[in-house]
Amino acid sequence: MDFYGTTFVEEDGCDGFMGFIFGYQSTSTFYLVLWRRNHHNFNLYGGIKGPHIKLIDTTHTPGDFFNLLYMGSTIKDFSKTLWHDPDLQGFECNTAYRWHITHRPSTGYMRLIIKHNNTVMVDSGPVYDSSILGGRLGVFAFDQIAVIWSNLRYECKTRQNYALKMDGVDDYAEIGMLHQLGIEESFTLEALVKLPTGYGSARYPIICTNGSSLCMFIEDGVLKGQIAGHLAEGTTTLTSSKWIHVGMRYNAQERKLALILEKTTSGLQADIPIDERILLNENETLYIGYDGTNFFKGELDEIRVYNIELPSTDLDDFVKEASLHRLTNRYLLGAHYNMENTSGSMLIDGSYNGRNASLFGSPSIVESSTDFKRYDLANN
Ligand SMILES: [Ca+2]
Ligand SMILES: [Ca+2]
Repeated sequence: MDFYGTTFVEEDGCDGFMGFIFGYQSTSTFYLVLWRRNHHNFNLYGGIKGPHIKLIDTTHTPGDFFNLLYMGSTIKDFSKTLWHDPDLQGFECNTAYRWHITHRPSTGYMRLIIKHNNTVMVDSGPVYDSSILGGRLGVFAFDQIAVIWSNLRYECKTRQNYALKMDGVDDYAEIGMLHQLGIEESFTLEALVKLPTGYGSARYPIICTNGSSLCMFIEDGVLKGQIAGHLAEGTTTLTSSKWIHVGMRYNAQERKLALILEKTTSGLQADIPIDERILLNENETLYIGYDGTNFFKGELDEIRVYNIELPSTDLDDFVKEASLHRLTNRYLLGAHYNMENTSGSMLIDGSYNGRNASLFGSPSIVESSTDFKRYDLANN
């Protein structure tokens, strides 16, 4: 949805907070956009000026966390600051501001733009959070009298989540050489896959190089992972026509190769002799849906390539994130493709690496329901 509103504080004293609420589920679960003009401490936590977007998500009742709404920082178990204007701009009394809040729950995307005299004063850029999948809209004020909200308007928008659909004939994407992704020894690969109805025993490459260095694929109906001649094989037959979370990680120090199925690695490990040092060919090219011979058929989404072995705790945390843009661990990402961001025949990389992938064979970009899958993985 898009939510528009104009604010005006008709008062010469304006040291309080004003703003908007969206995604309102209850008094304990909602998104809050609030703005104050001066720094002010209510108690030990700072109330910092400048607009910010925060998630209020707590099991406590409002009486317990009333003051926490106005603190600029993240408060554990109560609130999470998703974005704070780095310019710390304040607003002026007796002045009109036009607000525009964008929220796309299917991808977790949100953005705040505030204009003054038709000039953009504040622009958060893309901010991602998928904790709340929509809700009611409202206005907000604290410690501020005479706030006038006017010209309030909302527009419902279509879903925005997309996936890459490959034909199994000649479709694939080229990411780049292993060294360009920062992969030297340890690594983690992750993807959401949807196999076509009646898929066979053939090899379905998900993320592979064109040589023997590494490959995560499906064959004989199970997930398999290969690194330099060593193979880890899953035992669970994968269901078609539904999203499945798959991954593969390698810890070079411990020589452990593990497959990941629905966040779990148990029973899917392959131990490699400790005296055998695996050397990846850093000049091999990494592909999505191709291994140099076979092509993937079906849908792929949320492809993530990390240049470390991701610990299980991080895996659990990251799997529920709509984006890794605001996580410090984003630097560990070699590449991230959510399939929403494409340009011509390129998949735009969401990591700092900027490694856009080239598409070949004309794969389709289709509507995706992976946000439901993400919710399922996060909550079940
Ligand atoms: Ca997507
Ligand atoms: Ca094709």
